[in-house]
Amino acid sequence: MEFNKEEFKANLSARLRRQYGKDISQANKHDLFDAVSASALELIMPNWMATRNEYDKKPTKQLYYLSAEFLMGRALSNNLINCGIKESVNEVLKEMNIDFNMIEDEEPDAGLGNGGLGRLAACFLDSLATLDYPGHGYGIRYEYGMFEQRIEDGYQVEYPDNWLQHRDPWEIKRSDLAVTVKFGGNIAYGKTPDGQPRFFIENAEEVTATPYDMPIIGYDTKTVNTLRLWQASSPNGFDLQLFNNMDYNRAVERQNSAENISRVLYPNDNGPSGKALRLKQQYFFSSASLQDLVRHYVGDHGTDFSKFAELHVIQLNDTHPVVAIPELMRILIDEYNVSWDEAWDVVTHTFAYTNHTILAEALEKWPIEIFQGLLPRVYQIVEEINRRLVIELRQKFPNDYYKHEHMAIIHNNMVYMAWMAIHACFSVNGVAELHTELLKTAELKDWYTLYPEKFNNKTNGITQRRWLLNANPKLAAFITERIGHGWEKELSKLKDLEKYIDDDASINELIKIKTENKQALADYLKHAQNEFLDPESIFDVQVKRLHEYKRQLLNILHVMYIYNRLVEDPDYNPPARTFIFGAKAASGYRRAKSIIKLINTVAERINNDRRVRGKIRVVFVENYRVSVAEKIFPAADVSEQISTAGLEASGTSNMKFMLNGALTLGTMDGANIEIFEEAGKENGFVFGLLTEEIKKMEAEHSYNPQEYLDCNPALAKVVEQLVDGTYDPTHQLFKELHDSLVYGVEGQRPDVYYVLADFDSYCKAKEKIAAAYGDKKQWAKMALKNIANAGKFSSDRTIEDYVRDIWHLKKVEVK
Ligand code: 26Q
Repeated sequence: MEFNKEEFKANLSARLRRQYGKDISQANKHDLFDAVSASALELIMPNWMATRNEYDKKPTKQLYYLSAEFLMGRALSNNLINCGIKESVNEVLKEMNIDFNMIEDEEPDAGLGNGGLGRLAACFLDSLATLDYPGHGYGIRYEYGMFEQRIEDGYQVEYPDNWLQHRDPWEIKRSDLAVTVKFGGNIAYGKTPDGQPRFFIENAEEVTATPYDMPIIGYDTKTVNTLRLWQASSPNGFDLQLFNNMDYNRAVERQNSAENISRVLYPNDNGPSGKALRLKQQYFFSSASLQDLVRHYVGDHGTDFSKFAELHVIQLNDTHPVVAIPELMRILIDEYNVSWDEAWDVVTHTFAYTNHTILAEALEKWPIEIFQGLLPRVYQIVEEINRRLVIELRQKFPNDYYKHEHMAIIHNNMVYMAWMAIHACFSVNGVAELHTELLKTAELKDWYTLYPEKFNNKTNGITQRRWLLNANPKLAAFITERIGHGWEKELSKLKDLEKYIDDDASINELIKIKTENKQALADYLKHAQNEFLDPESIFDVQVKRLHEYKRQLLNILHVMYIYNRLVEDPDYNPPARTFIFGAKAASGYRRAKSIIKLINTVAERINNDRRVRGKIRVVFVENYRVSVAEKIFPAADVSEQISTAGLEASGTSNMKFMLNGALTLGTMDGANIEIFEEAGKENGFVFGLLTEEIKKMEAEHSYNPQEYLDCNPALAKVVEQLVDGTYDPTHQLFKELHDSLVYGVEGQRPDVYYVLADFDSYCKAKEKIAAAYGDKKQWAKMALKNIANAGKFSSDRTIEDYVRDIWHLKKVEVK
């Protein structure tokens, strides 16, 4: 990209003057962040417009990624890097005596997602633009993203994430493209002006959806795609009559009700809310996005929809946007007079579905009452889709009445969103090899029997631009010095690093970089939460959402065990270790919250015990989010990927750790399996029961956690310490955790996630780690092996897989 220093400076000054009435010497950090971002956007703008023109000029197939979440994080540094002007901007700022890092920290994270699924969407957008594919995101412009987490007295407390309190310099409001989305009302049957029979909705609540566009800037290319996020508002504003009568609350009721739709991201991952507002959110952005697409299509092609599926592919990110399926039917049938069969043909050639979880409780289903009340006409269409599905089921599985009932989209008074997706989509994919296998053979077995051709795997990936080039500039430079540029767009080139495995200078340099990154994280945590970290210690890290299946509990029980050992056995002298945790718990997930309290309680005790000072430390990183993740991965030695085998669909932090030279301590689960395969099991630490072993115990009801307590006194001791007063004088705080492991509570089996069964194997793997870390050079070689073999885990590879098997896009070069 062309960059002219003087022009940029002038632009910056002009913005400060116009927006804030200040000159540079008066501007504060925030003003500068805003003005630098706006000036950069101005430079990007011509490419953004050129990209749109290119796509409009000769109609090519475009991908639309519908997702309730886009966990974008910060934009400034990433955008400057992607358009190749970061260094120049840095120089300009230096000349003006402004520190880039200071203004970078002024940008709030765009935290419009919970975790893996939302961040995956963000990585995909980066890869699509970088690879010159016409692919865009559609989602919701939440006023409040993922809550801010503070730890108070060891407990998680949630605060609203008011990320838009200052304006967002990266978005452009497109009021000209607003559409209307209707809720509720009643179905009426009538005729169009030209006499055609037609369904109408009367007395509906009308909500205006206004799009805000964000540029998605490809790396080292002119392509700039679009993330379009919808904001909800009332078309009627507030009620002036009521206001004049001094009925102020009712005067704004309608307005609030509409605005609530895009108010806040639901902070549950892997567990639906069942709340009507959530379905409203889903329909709101799905309908708005489809209206946007159809309007554009009709503008170009008129109302002959036979080319629609050739020009559009819509990827549904989990079941959250699946209501788009009947909504497209409704739009085509009710608004454009298309016949059912033609509409169904369009729909079944346009939509593809990605499944991100096998937890049964996460499969979305809506009570008919809620669905029908909110979307009466869409529900009618779902009924018709279901009626036809059941006919098909009767033909394909004669006499299998169980299937006829349980595979129906509507049964048990519920609408099953995943069933609708699998039935209507031409592709159904899982997100790692094991996950897809489990879908085919277990969770979705019946559907795989019905539609084997639809099922395929797309192992997740991450963008190396954000997670290496941007987050770890020192390692990026190390790599480029050795193998040159190219890996930024072709990550498999990292393989060339293997040449340096036996190069002493390189290994020493790698150790030095890791230590510096550990120091940087230590500095950050000192400043952010007054924690002291020793960069010479092993940084053993588990950062991800808090969920029982991810087994943070296993990790902290091991810490408690090591603490006991250090206190009891003066001859036990392992290398110093820092156990780092970062995790948000869904607000209503009580047991997850007790695990956070437990981690903080154990941390407090251990960190204040002189007997173990310098040997172990426990740190809970508050408010874990993308911008903090960018500091953590480069500093990690050990990557904790310890989910119960068969339950983590893929995981993506495992890939970020690997790329940054951490060694994986993991179960044979999700993408860990593929990581061990690429890096070699000898360059990581595998432990724990296998999926088959767990499935077998589950089938035979043969798991008895008591046996593990009986034969492992050290384990029995830490489990007892949850309730014996060691950590909590009231004996109550961790009683539920204790009982859930030992007895089972609320009708659950004891230790549903096999924590006790895997404990011993986990401890042994940790011993191996402690021993291996003694040989720093050998450790660094293993790290380099991991980095060199991380190529497969680029989201560029994932996107090429989607393009080849599902999307069939062509690259469009922007001139
Ligand atoms: C659904 C309904 C109502 C409210 C919330 C939800 C909801 C929200 C988010 C349900 C699930 C999620 C997020 C799921 C998720 O992040 N899954 C993860 O996806 C990653 C990307 O594929 C995988 O790597 C992880 O293994 C998987 O857990």
